[in-house]
Amino acid sequence: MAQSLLVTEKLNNFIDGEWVEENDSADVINPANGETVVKVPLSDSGAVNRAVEAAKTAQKEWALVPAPQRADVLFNVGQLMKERKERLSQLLTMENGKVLEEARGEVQEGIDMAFYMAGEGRRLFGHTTPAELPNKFSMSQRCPVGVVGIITPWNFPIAIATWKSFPAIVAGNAVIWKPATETPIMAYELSKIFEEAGLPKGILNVVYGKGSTVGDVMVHHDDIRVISFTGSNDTGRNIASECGKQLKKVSLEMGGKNAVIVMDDADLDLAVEGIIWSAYGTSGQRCTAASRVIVHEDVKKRLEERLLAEIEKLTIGDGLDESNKVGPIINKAALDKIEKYMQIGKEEGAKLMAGGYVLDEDKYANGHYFAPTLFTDCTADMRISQEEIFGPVVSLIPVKNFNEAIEVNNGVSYGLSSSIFTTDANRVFKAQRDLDTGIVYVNAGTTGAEIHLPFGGTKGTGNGHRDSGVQALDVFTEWKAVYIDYSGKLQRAQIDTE
Ligand code: UN1
Repeated sequence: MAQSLLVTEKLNNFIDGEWVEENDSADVINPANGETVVKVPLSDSGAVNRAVEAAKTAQKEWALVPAPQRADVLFNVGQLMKERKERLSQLLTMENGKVLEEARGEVQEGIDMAFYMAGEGRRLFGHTTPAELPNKFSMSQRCPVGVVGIITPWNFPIAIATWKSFPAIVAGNAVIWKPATETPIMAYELSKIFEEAGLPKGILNVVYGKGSTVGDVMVHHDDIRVISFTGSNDTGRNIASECGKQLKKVSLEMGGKNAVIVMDDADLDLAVEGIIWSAYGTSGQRCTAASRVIVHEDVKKRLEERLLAEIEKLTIGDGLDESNKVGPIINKAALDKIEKYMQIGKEEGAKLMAGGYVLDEDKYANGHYFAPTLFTDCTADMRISQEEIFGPVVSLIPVKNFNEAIEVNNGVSYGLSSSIFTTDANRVFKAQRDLDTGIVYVNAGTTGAEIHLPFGGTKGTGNGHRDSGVQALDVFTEWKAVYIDYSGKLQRAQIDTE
């Protein structure tokens, strides 16, 4: 059914408003059933260079277009995405595997971002500030940086792209976008939408290909002034060091080891719902997914029993079948990585309570599926409690009290999202203050960030920048301080103020 939604068998790069063919390509595989969905171009450095040249020229004009008019394009984009929401969602499920309900949620996140950032076209606030000297006016304003590069992952192929490209475009930049090769269809669809929405040519350029070529050229290109990256820790760190050498601004979001804390006073039914949704939804393939449960020892047994009962109810399979709640794992390499952690967990002495294996019944034959897994009696320092597995795997860690729970939560190298279930108001306020993550939830799971708030984290999750929210504009703009002296004489700051 969804196959017929595709308009082409092979995607093309989108450079300077043209659909440009590349010779090399790779198959895009539906992780639910192993079928080839489409071919994705594997570009070389030439494509990036052409895109940057086009972007440089186009950006100069675009920066002069009043921001409310730039925003009109985003309003059109939001409207078109809204009209095509079902089509986009089905295509997203085909390339990424996430179940349709979640695909719809992700597309909605992109629609929300379009309208939110379009609104920024009428704000893009700077500041007026009193000057030190009489008859002098001072202000700071946001300016576009020029050509920016965005590198997006396969797990949220449309939402994350909107978090980055929409603020960049409304602020007056031109974008070079390298989508993940596993999930190129959302980039293709979004570029078509931008084209129809009236974006001038050269402002959004999509170059498909491997990170080792396309990404590498982007990172080293003198005319790309910003790199905004979401993806793996190793790649992000390499990008950061390469950008550092060139004094290029870089914004990184590189995952988490997110925990749900369940206190002895928690509403356990609610906690179970929150854990199941944020740990096993999207098969645990969210940066924000819960992969640790830190539980007060007095409620540990009851929580385990309820979790087990709910895990058994989870239906697993192709996301286009709406009776399934958990979809496939993106590819074999990701599946192998998850499987490797089963052995590690057992060797470390964790007790496997549920799952722990690859699903290999006939109906799963050509896809990649992993059983929702629960390890219990884990300690905070085990590798399964410390390392990002990026699959439907939870490590349950018992603790004795609230302070220990906070300490265990913070005792990992990541700091993206955390959550606490408690009915004690004092604990709520202490937790939101002390949990060392960029996102904190109270009485909800670790996933489900809204686009008008900053998205990102502390420590190994990133480098201090944020996606989405008004804060994303900081990545794609430079601050300019402007002083206008209308005194008619030379006034020297710091000297004539005495
Ligand atoms: C991600 O996994 O990188 O907060 C993005 C959430 C979603 C976005 C996740 N709104 O779970």
